Amino acid sequence: MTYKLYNSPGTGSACVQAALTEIGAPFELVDIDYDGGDLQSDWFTKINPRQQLPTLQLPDGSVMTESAAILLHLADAHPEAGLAPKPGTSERAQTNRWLLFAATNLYEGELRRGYSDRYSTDPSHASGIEAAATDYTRRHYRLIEDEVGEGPYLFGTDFGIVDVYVWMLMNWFEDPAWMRAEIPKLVRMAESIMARPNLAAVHVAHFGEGLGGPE
Ligand SMILES: N[C@@H](CCC(=O)N[C@@H](CS)C(=O)NCC(=O)O)C(=O)O
Repeated sequence: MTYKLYNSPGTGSACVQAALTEIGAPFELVDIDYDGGDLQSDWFTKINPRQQLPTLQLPDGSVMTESAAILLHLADAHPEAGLAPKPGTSERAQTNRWLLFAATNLYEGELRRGYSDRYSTDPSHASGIEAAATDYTRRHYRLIEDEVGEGPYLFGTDFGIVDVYVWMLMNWFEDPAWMRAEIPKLVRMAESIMARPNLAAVHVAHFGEGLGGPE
């Protein structure tokens, strides 16, 4: 068996497809109709009771969910691809740190922005939740920007799982003007990913042309 990635364009599946593509591991894409009820269907709920993407079936048939955990697993299962430093090293500690930082702050910030109606029982709160989440997300992007050096990737010249994760999240933020002004090093990283021979097509399949929506 090969990997089976349940996929819908522009969702959290993007970072997993990017990692699998860079690894060069064979994988099958299973199209999910995101707004058409596939996530809530009986067949998909049996695979992922949380009814979310990304969902990845491993070659042994077991199922992985949670984007950050999936990326860490793929990096460890395919060390020859060099997508993360060796477990137990200080370099790996920084990979774990920033991947989890992005998962718990940026990804969650995007969910509050995109699904603000889910964060209060009072519909009149939705716009305030979205606005606060945008500020929160910006603050956490700035904190990563302050940490990174000359790049082109977040940890210098070594490309890896934190890069593909932050690239995906930046495409959701949909404010290229703010990103270019406030987080230029992250923009350079994302554009370096978009230019990678293996990933250019993955970028277009998920996000179309350009970074994070129309300029
Ligand atoms: N903590 C999860 C979040 C996954 C998530 O929220 N995925 C979105 C797509 S990007 C989803 O499937 N949402 C459907 C829903 O929550 O109804 C992860 O990191 O994988």
